[in-house]
Amino acid sequence: MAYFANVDQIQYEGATSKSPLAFKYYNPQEIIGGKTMEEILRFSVAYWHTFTADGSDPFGVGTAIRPWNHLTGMDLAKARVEAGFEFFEKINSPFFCFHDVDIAPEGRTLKETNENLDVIVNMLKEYMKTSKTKLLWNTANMFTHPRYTHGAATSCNADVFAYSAAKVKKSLEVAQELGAENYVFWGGREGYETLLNTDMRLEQDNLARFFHMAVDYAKEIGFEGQFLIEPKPKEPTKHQYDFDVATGLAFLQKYELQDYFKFNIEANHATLAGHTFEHELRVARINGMLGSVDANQGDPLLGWDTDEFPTDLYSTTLAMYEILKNGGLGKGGLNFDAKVRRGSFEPDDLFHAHIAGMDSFAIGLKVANQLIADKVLDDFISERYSSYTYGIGLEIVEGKTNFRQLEEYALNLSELKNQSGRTERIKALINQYLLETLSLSKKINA
Ligand code: XLS
Ligand code: NI
Ligand code: NI
Repeated sequence: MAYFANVDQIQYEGATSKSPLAFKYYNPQEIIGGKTMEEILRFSVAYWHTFTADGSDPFGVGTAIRPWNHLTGMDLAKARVEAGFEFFEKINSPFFCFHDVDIAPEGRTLKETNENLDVIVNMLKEYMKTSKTKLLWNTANMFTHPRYTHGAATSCNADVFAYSAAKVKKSLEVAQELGAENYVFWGGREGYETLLNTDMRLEQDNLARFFHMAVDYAKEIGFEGQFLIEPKPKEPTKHQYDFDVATGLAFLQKYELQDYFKFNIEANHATLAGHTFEHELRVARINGMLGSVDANQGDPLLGWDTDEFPTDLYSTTLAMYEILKNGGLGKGGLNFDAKVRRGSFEPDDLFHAHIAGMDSFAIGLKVANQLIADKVLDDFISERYSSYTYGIGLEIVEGKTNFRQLEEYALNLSELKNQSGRTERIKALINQYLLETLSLSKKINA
Protein backbone atom coordinates (compact mmCIF):
# COMPACT_ATOMS: atom_id res chain seq x y z
CA MET A 1 0.00 0.00 0.00
CA ALA A 2 1.23 3.47 -0.84
CA TYR A 3 0.85 6.19 1.79
CA PHE A 4 1.83 8.96 -0.59
CA ALA A 5 0.06 7.65 -3.68
CA ASN A 6 -0.07 10.93 -5.55
CA VAL A 7 3.67 11.57 -5.29
CA ASP A 8 6.15 9.81 -7.55
CA GLN A 9 9.89 9.52 -7.07
CA ILE A 10 11.22 13.08 -6.82
CA GLN A 11 13.66 13.69 -9.66
CA TYR A 12 16.19 16.37 -10.39
CA GLU A 13 14.71 18.40 -13.24
CA GLY A 14 16.92 21.46 -13.07
CA ALA A 15 16.44 25.15 -12.49
CA THR A 16 14.03 25.70 -15.35
CA SER A 17 11.59 23.06 -14.17
CA LYS A 18 8.09 24.26 -13.37
CA SER A 19 7.14 21.04 -11.64
CA PRO A 20 6.55 21.62 -7.92
CA LEU A 21 7.48 18.05 -7.01
CA ALA A 22 11.00 18.04 -8.47
CA PHE A 23 14.46 19.14 -7.41
CA LYS A 24 15.62 22.31 -9.17
CA TYR A 25 19.15 22.43 -7.74
CA TYR A 26 19.78 19.25 -5.75
CA ASN A 27 21.31 16.90 -8.28
CA PRO A 28 22.60 14.00 -6.14
CA GLN A 29 25.20 12.79 -8.64
CA GLU A 30 26.55 16.21 -9.65
CA ILE A 31 30.20 16.56 -8.73
CA ILE A 32 31.17 19.58 -6.65
CA GLY A 33 34.86 19.87 -5.89
CA GLY A 34 35.55 16.16 -6.44
CA LYS A 35 32.59 14.69 -4.55
CA THR A 36 28.93 14.17 -5.39
CA MET A 37 26.33 16.45 -3.86
CA GLU A 38 24.82 13.40 -2.18
CA GLU A 39 28.13 12.53 -0.49
CA ILE A 40 28.73 16.08 0.73
CA LEU A 41 25.24 17.02 1.88
CA ARG A 42 24.24 13.73 3.59
CA PHE A 43 20.60 14.76 4.01
CA SER A 44 18.50 13.19 6.72
CA VAL A 45 14.76 13.13 7.43
CA ALA A 46 13.70 13.73 11.05
CA TYR A 47 11.21 11.02 12.00
CA TRP A 48 9.54 13.08 14.72
CA HIS A 49 8.64 16.08 12.60
CA THR A 50 7.73 14.08 9.52
CA PHE A 51 5.89 11.02 10.83
CA THR A 52 5.09 11.59 14.50
CA ALA A 53 4.16 15.26 14.84
CA ASP A 54 0.59 16.32 14.19
CA GLY A 55 0.87 20.08 13.80
CA SER A 56 -0.30 20.94 17.31
CA ASP A 57 1.13 24.00 19.05
CA PRO A 58 0.74 25.35 22.61
CA PHE A 59 -2.52 27.03 21.56
CA GLY A 60 -4.11 24.47 19.30
CA VAL A 61 -4.59 20.82 18.49
CA GLY A 62 -3.10 18.91 15.59
CA THR A 63 -4.03 19.86 12.04
CA ALA A 64 -1.94 17.42 10.02
CA ILE A 65 -3.81 15.13 7.65
CA ARG A 66 -1.79 11.92 7.55
CA PRO A 67 -2.69 8.58 5.96
CA TRP A 68 -1.96 6.83 9.28
CA ASN A 69 -4.19 9.05 11.43
CA HIS A 70 -6.87 6.37 11.95
CA LEU A 71 -4.41 4.00 13.65
CA THR A 72 -3.21 3.79 17.26
CA GLY A 73 -0.57 2.01 19.36
CA MET A 74 1.73 -0.45 17.68
CA ASP A 75 -0.33 -0.47 14.47
CA LEU A 76 0.33 3.23 14.16
CA ALA A 77 4.03 2.72 14.86
CA LYS A 78 4.26 0.05 12.15
CA ALA A 79 2.38 2.16 9.61
CA ARG A 80 4.82 5.00 10.23
CA VAL A 81 7.75 2.73 9.41
CA GLU A 82 6.10 1.68 6.15
CA ALA A 83 5.28 5.28 5.30
CA GLY A 84 8.77 6.32 6.38
CA PHE A 85 10.60 4.11 3.95
CA GLU A 86 8.24 5.06 1.15
CA PHE A 87 9.00 8.69 1.92
CA PHE A 88 12.79 8.19 2.21
CA GLU A 89 12.83 6.49 -1.16
CA LYS A 90 10.64 9.02 -2.92
CA ILE A 91 12.57 12.02 -1.58
CA ASN A 92 15.85 10.11 -2.07
CA SER A 93 17.14 10.64 1.45
CA PRO A 94 20.35 8.82 2.37
CA PHE A 95 19.62 9.09 6.12
CA PHE A 96 16.98 9.42 8.81
CA CYS A 97 17.02 10.19 12.56
CA PHE A 98 14.70 9.39 15.46
CA HIS A 99 14.06 9.53 19.20
CA ASP A 100 13.05 6.24 20.84
CA VAL A 101 9.52 7.50 21.51
CA ASP A 102 9.04 8.62 17.90
CA ILE A 103 9.19 5.10 16.58
CA ALA A 104 7.36 3.10 19.27
CA PRO A 105 4.85 3.94 22.03
CA GLU A 106 5.96 3.72 25.65
CA GLY A 107 4.47 0.80 27.56
CA ARG A 108 3.27 0.69 31.18
CA THR A 109 6.74 -0.35 32.36
CA LEU A 110 10.26 0.18 31.12
CA LYS A 111 10.38 -3.49 30.17
CA GLU A 112 7.23 -3.14 28.07
CA THR A 113 8.59 0.02 26.47
CA ASN A 114 11.76 -1.83 25.50
CA GLU A 115 9.72 -4.69 24.05
CA ASN A 116 7.71 -2.26 21.89
CA LEU A 117 10.97 -0.73 20.78
CA ASP A 118 12.40 -4.12 19.85
CA VAL A 119 9.47 -4.90 17.57
CA ILE A 120 9.87 -1.65 15.63
CA VAL A 121 13.66 -1.80 15.60
CA ASN A 122 13.44 -5.27 14.03
CA MET A 123 11.04 -3.89 11.46
CA LEU A 124 13.36 -0.97 10.70
CA LYS A 125 16.23 -3.41 10.35
CA GLU A 126 14.29 -5.46 7.83
CA TYR A 127 13.49 -2.38 5.76
CA MET A 128 17.08 -1.18 5.95
CA LYS A 129 18.30 -4.42 4.40
CA THR A 130 16.86 -3.38 1.03
CA SER A 131 16.73 0.38 1.46
CA LYS A 132 19.67 2.69 0.76
CA THR A 133 18.56 4.94 3.65
CA LYS A 134 20.73 4.60 6.73
CA LEU A 135 20.44 5.82 10.29
CA LEU A 136 22.34 9.08 10.79
CA TRP A 137 21.58 9.12 14.51
CA ASN A 138 19.12 8.16 17.15
CA THR A 139 18.58 9.47 20.65
CA ALA A 140 16.50 8.94 23.76
CA ASN A 141 13.70 11.40 24.37
CA MET A 142 14.23 12.43 27.99
CA PHE A 143 12.05 15.51 28.08
CA THR A 144 8.44 14.73 27.16
CA HIS A 145 7.31 12.38 29.95
CA PRO A 146 6.47 13.92 33.36
CA ARG A 147 9.20 11.80 35.00
CA TYR A 148 11.72 14.23 33.46
CA THR A 149 10.11 17.32 34.88
CA HIS A 150 13.24 18.13 36.93
CA GLY A 151 15.63 16.85 34.27
CA ALA A 152 17.06 13.46 33.35
CA ALA A 153 20.79 13.13 34.08
CA THR A 154 20.54 16.43 35.99
CA SER A 155 17.41 15.53 37.93
CA CYS A 156 17.39 16.08 41.69
CA ASN A 157 15.95 12.56 41.89
CA ALA A 158 18.52 9.74 41.69
CA ASP A 159 15.84 7.28 40.53
CA VAL A 160 15.27 9.47 37.48
CA PHE A 161 19.02 9.51 36.84
CA ALA A 162 19.00 5.70 36.92
CA TYR A 163 15.93 5.49 34.69
CA SER A 164 17.55 7.86 32.20
CA ALA A 165 20.70 5.73 32.20
CA ALA A 166 18.57 2.70 31.36
CA LYS A 167 16.98 4.67 28.52
CA VAL A 168 20.30 5.68 26.99
CA LYS A 169 21.70 2.18 27.47
CA LYS A 170 18.81 0.79 25.44
CA SER A 171 19.13 3.52 22.81
CA LEU A 172 22.84 2.77 22.39
CA GLU A 173 21.96 -0.87 21.82
CA VAL A 174 19.44 0.25 19.20
CA ALA A 175 22.09 2.48 17.62
CA GLN A 176 24.45 -0.48 17.47
CA GLU A 177 21.76 -2.78 16.07
CA LEU A 178 20.82 -0.37 13.28
CA GLY A 179 24.35 0.77 12.48
CA ALA A 180 23.77 4.41 13.47
CA GLU A 181 26.63 6.66 12.40
CA ASN A 182 26.15 8.92 15.44
CA TYR A 183 24.34 9.11 18.76
CA VAL A 184 22.88 12.46 19.89
CA PHE A 185 22.46 13.95 23.36
CA TRP A 186 20.13 16.91 23.45
CA GLY A 187 19.50 18.00 27.02
CA GLY A 188 16.12 19.65 26.74
CA ARG A 189 15.56 19.48 30.48
CA GLU A 190 19.20 19.36 31.54
CA GLY A 191 19.26 22.81 33.02
CA TYR A 192 17.31 24.71 35.61
CA GLU A 193 14.10 26.61 36.06
CA THR A 194 15.29 28.64 39.07
CA LEU A 195 18.59 28.76 40.95
CA LEU A 196 16.59 29.04 44.19
CA ASN A 197 16.09 25.26 44.31
CA THR A 198 19.09 24.12 42.25
CA ASP A 199 22.43 22.58 43.13
CA MET A 200 24.14 23.56 39.92
CA ARG A 201 27.49 21.99 40.76
CA LEU A 202 25.97 18.59 41.56
CA GLU A 203 23.77 18.70 38.46
CA GLN A 204 26.71 19.43 36.16
CA ASP A 205 28.93 16.84 37.86
CA ASN A 206 26.14 14.30 37.42
CA LEU A 207 25.71 15.19 33.76
CA ALA A 208 29.43 14.52 33.27
CA ARG A 209 29.16 11.22 35.18
CA PHE A 210 26.28 10.27 32.91
CA PHE A 211 28.29 11.05 29.75
CA HIS A 212 31.28 9.06 31.03
CA MET A 213 29.04 6.06 31.67
CA ALA A 214 27.62 6.40 28.15
CA VAL A 215 31.14 6.48 26.69
CA ASP A 216 32.06 3.40 28.72
CA TYR A 217 28.97 1.49 27.67
CA ALA A 218 29.47 2.32 23.99
CA LYS A 219 32.99 0.94 24.26
CA GLU A 220 31.72 -2.14 26.05
CA ILE A 221 29.26 -3.04 23.29
CA GLY A 222 31.60 -1.93 20.50
CA PHE A 223 29.43 0.93 19.24
CA GLU A 224 31.65 3.03 17.02
CA GLY A 225 29.27 5.85 16.14
CA GLN A 226 30.23 9.43 16.94
CA PHE A 227 28.75 10.93 20.13
CA LEU A 228 27.21 14.34 19.59
CA ILE A 229 26.06 17.05 21.98
CA GLU A 230 23.38 19.33 20.59
CA PRO A 231 23.65 22.73 22.27
CA LYS A 232 20.58 24.83 22.95
CA PRO A 233 20.42 27.77 25.34
CA LYS A 234 16.83 27.42 26.53
CA GLU A 235 13.38 25.97 25.77
CA PRO A 236 11.90 24.03 27.38
CA THR A 237 14.22 24.77 30.34
CA LYS A 238 14.91 28.42 31.17
CA HIS A 239 18.65 27.77 31.13
CA GLN A 240 20.18 24.68 29.53
CA TYR A 241 23.69 23.59 30.49
CA ASP A 242 24.69 22.94 26.86
CA PHE A 243 24.00 26.60 26.11
CA ASP A 244 26.08 26.89 22.94
CA VAL A 245 29.19 25.35 21.40
CA ALA A 246 31.62 27.42 23.49
CA THR A 247 29.84 26.52 26.73
CA GLY A 248 29.55 22.88 25.72
CA LEU A 249 33.22 22.75 24.83
CA ALA A 250 34.27 24.18 28.18
CA PHE A 251 32.09 21.59 29.89
CA LEU A 252 33.58 18.73 27.88
CA GLN A 253 37.11 19.95 28.58
CA LYS A 254 36.51 20.41 32.29
CA TYR A 255 35.27 16.84 32.61
CA GLU A 256 37.80 15.32 30.17
CA LEU A 257 35.14 14.31 27.68
CA GLN A 258 36.35 16.32 24.69
CA ASP A 259 37.89 13.35 22.89
CA TYR A 260 34.63 11.42 22.86
CA PHE A 261 32.18 14.05 21.64
CA LYS A 262 31.54 16.45 18.82
CA PHE A 263 28.68 18.90 18.34
CA ASN A 264 25.40 18.64 16.48
CA ILE A 265 24.67 22.23 15.57
CA GLU A 266 21.14 23.41 15.00
CA ALA A 267 20.58 26.70 13.20
CA ASN A 268 17.58 27.72 15.29
CA HIS A 269 19.40 26.93 18.54
CA ALA A 270 22.28 29.14 17.44
CA THR A 271 19.98 32.10 16.96
CA LEU A 272 18.23 31.44 20.28
CA ALA A 273 21.68 31.70 21.89
CA GLY A 274 22.18 35.09 20.27
CA HIS A 275 24.55 33.77 17.61
CA THR A 276 24.35 33.22 13.91
CA PHE A 277 24.24 29.65 12.56
CA GLU A 278 27.65 30.17 10.97
CA HIS A 279 29.10 31.42 14.27
CA GLU A 280 28.31 28.12 15.97
CA LEU A 281 29.65 26.16 13.00
CA ARG A 282 32.84 28.24 13.05
CA VAL A 283 33.44 27.82 16.78
CA ALA A 284 33.02 24.06 16.40
CA ARG A 285 35.13 23.90 13.26
CA ILE A 286 38.16 25.77 14.53
CA ASN A 287 38.17 23.52 17.59
CA GLY A 288 37.86 20.30 15.58
CA MET A 289 34.41 19.67 17.08
CA LEU A 290 32.01 20.03 14.12
CA GLY A 291 30.11 16.75 14.03
CA SER A 292 26.70 17.16 12.43
CA VAL A 293 23.98 19.69 11.69
CA ASP A 294 20.30 20.04 12.47
CA ALA A 295 19.32 21.99 9.40
CA ASN A 296 16.44 24.34 9.98
CA GLN A 297 15.84 28.04 10.48
CA GLY A 298 14.15 30.22 13.04
CA ASP A 299 12.05 33.32 12.65
CA PRO A 300 13.47 36.63 13.86
CA LEU A 301 9.95 37.75 14.73
CA LEU A 302 9.31 34.75 16.98
CA GLY A 303 11.54 34.08 19.93
CA TRP A 304 11.36 30.29 20.04
CA ASP A 305 12.52 27.16 18.22
CA THR A 306 10.18 27.41 15.24
CA ASP A 307 12.06 24.64 13.39
CA GLU A 308 11.28 25.93 9.92
CA PHE A 309 12.64 24.27 6.81
CA PRO A 310 15.78 26.12 5.70
CA THR A 311 15.10 28.37 2.72
CA ASP A 312 17.40 31.31 3.39
CA LEU A 313 20.09 31.00 0.70
CA TYR A 314 22.44 33.44 2.37
CA SER A 315 22.41 31.32 5.49
CA THR A 316 22.79 27.98 3.66
CA THR A 317 25.72 29.49 1.74
CA LEU A 318 27.55 30.59 4.87
CA ALA A 319 26.77 27.27 6.57
CA MET A 320 28.09 25.27 3.62
CA TYR A 321 31.15 27.51 3.61
CA GLU A 322 31.98 26.37 7.16
CA ILE A 323 31.17 22.75 6.34
CA LEU A 324 33.40 22.71 3.24
CA LYS A 325 36.18 24.45 5.16
CA ASN A 326 35.79 21.69 7.72
CA GLY A 327 36.50 19.13 5.00
CA GLY A 328 32.87 17.97 5.15
CA LEU A 329 30.82 16.51 7.96
CA GLY A 330 32.53 13.13 8.33
CA LYS A 331 30.00 10.80 9.94
CA GLY A 332 27.55 13.67 10.38
CA GLY A 333 24.94 14.99 7.99
CA LEU A 334 22.33 17.63 7.38
CA ASN A 335 19.32 16.49 9.34
CA PHE A 336 16.12 18.42 8.68
CA ASP A 337 15.09 19.01 12.27
CA ALA A 338 12.28 21.01 10.73
CA LYS A 339 8.53 20.87 10.56
CA VAL A 340 5.97 22.06 8.07
CA ARG A 341 3.94 25.02 9.29
CA ARG A 342 0.69 24.20 11.07
CA GLY A 343 -1.22 25.53 8.10
CA SER A 344 0.70 23.27 5.70
CA PHE A 345 -1.28 20.24 6.78
CA GLU A 346 -1.48 18.11 3.63
CA PRO A 347 0.78 15.07 3.16
CA ASP A 348 2.26 16.61 -0.01
CA ASP A 349 3.58 19.50 2.09
CA LEU A 350 6.11 17.07 3.61
CA PHE A 351 7.59 16.66 0.13
CA HIS A 352 7.45 20.36 -0.75
CA ALA A 353 9.21 21.18 2.50
CA HIS A 354 12.04 18.69 2.02
CA ILE A 355 12.50 19.72 -1.61
CA ALA A 356 12.77 23.36 -0.49
CA GLY A 357 15.35 22.48 2.15
CA MET A 358 17.41 20.21 -0.08
CA ASP A 359 17.45 22.69 -2.96
CA SER A 360 18.42 25.51 -0.60
CA PHE A 361 21.42 23.59 0.70
CA ALA A 362 22.38 22.51 -2.82
CA ILE A 363 22.52 26.18 -3.85
CA GLY A 364 24.44 27.04 -0.69
CA LEU A 365 26.92 24.27 -1.50
CA LYS A 366 27.48 25.52 -5.05
CA VAL A 367 27.99 29.13 -4.01
CA ALA A 368 30.24 28.25 -1.08
CA ASN A 369 32.32 25.95 -3.25
CA GLN A 370 32.86 28.76 -5.76
CA LEU A 371 33.69 31.28 -3.01
CA ILE A 372 36.34 28.89 -1.74
CA ALA A 373 37.69 28.00 -5.19
CA ASP A 374 38.12 31.69 -6.00
CA LYS A 375 39.54 32.37 -2.53
CA VAL A 376 37.13 35.28 -2.21
CA LEU A 377 37.10 35.44 1.58
CA ASP A 378 40.50 33.79 2.05
CA ASP A 379 42.23 36.53 0.07
CA PHE A 380 40.47 39.28 2.02
CA ILE A 381 41.32 37.66 5.29
CA SER A 382 44.95 36.85 4.63
CA GLU A 383 45.49 40.40 3.40
CA ARG A 384 43.68 41.75 6.47
CA TYR A 385 45.96 39.87 8.87
CA SER A 386 49.15 40.19 6.81
CA SER A 387 50.82 42.25 9.54
CA TYR A 388 51.36 39.00 11.45
CA THR A 389 53.45 37.46 8.65
CA TYR A 390 56.55 39.63 9.11
CA GLY A 391 58.32 41.87 11.59
CA ILE A 392 56.76 42.42 14.99
CA GLY A 393 53.57 40.54 14.02
CA LEU A 394 55.56 37.43 13.18
CA GLU A 395 57.39 37.71 16.49
CA ILE A 396 54.02 37.87 18.29
CA VAL A 397 52.60 34.75 16.68
CA GLU A 398 55.85 32.87 17.11
CA GLY A 399 55.90 33.75 20.82
CA LYS A 400 59.24 35.51 20.52
CA THR A 401 58.40 38.78 22.19
CA ASN A 402 57.09 40.24 25.45
CA PHE A 403 55.47 43.35 26.92
CA ARG A 404 58.81 45.11 27.41
CA GLN A 405 59.83 44.73 23.76
CA LEU A 406 56.37 45.55 22.53
CA GLU A 407 56.36 48.78 24.54
CA GLU A 408 59.69 49.71 23.06
CA TYR A 409 58.30 49.01 19.59
CA ALA A 410 55.13 51.01 20.28
CA LEU A 411 57.06 54.00 21.61
CA ASN A 412 58.83 54.18 18.26
CA LEU A 413 55.65 54.07 16.18
CA SER A 414 54.93 57.44 14.63
CA GLU A 415 51.44 56.63 13.37
CA LEU A 416 49.01 53.66 13.66
CA LYS A 417 47.42 52.91 10.30
CA ASN A 418 44.38 50.65 9.95
CA GLN A 419 42.76 49.37 6.78
CA SER A 420 39.07 49.20 5.96
CA GLY A 421 37.29 45.95 6.85
CA ARG A 422 35.25 46.20 3.61
CA THR A 423 32.18 44.47 5.05
CA GLU A 424 29.78 45.88 2.47
CA ARG A 425 32.12 45.11 -0.43
CA ILE A 426 32.31 41.48 0.69
CA LYS A 427 28.55 41.19 1.09
CA ALA A 428 28.03 42.61 -2.39
CA LEU A 429 30.49 40.04 -3.72
CA ILE A 430 28.62 37.20 -2.05
CA ASN A 431 25.39 38.46 -3.63
CA GLN A 432 27.14 38.44 -6.99
CA TYR A 433 28.26 34.85 -6.49
CA LEU A 434 24.76 33.81 -5.43
CA LEU A 435 23.11 35.37 -8.44
CA GLU A 436 25.76 34.07 -10.79
CA THR A 437 25.31 30.52 -9.50
CA LEU A 438 21.57 30.76 -9.92
CA SER A 439 21.71 32.14 -13.45
CA LEU A 440 24.37 29.59 -14.42
CA SER A 441 22.12 26.79 -13.19
CA LYS A 442 19.38 28.12 -15.46
CA LYS A 443 21.66 28.31 -18.48
CA ILE A 444 22.96 24.77 -17.98
CA ASN A 445 19.38 23.63 -17.95
CA ALA A 446 18.02 25.68 -20.83
C1 XLS B 1 14.89 20.33 20.12
C2 XLS B 1 15.96 19.56 19.55
C3 XLS B 1 15.67 18.08 19.35
C4 XLS B 1 16.94 17.33 19.11
C5 XLS B 1 16.85 15.89 19.33
O1 XLS B 1 14.90 21.54 20.11
O2 XLS B 1 16.34 20.16 18.35
O3 XLS B 1 14.75 17.91 18.32
O4 XLS B 1 17.42 17.54 17.82
O5 XLS B 1 16.41 15.56 20.60
NI1 NI C 1 17.62 19.37 16.92
NI1 NI D 1 15.57 22.26 18.15
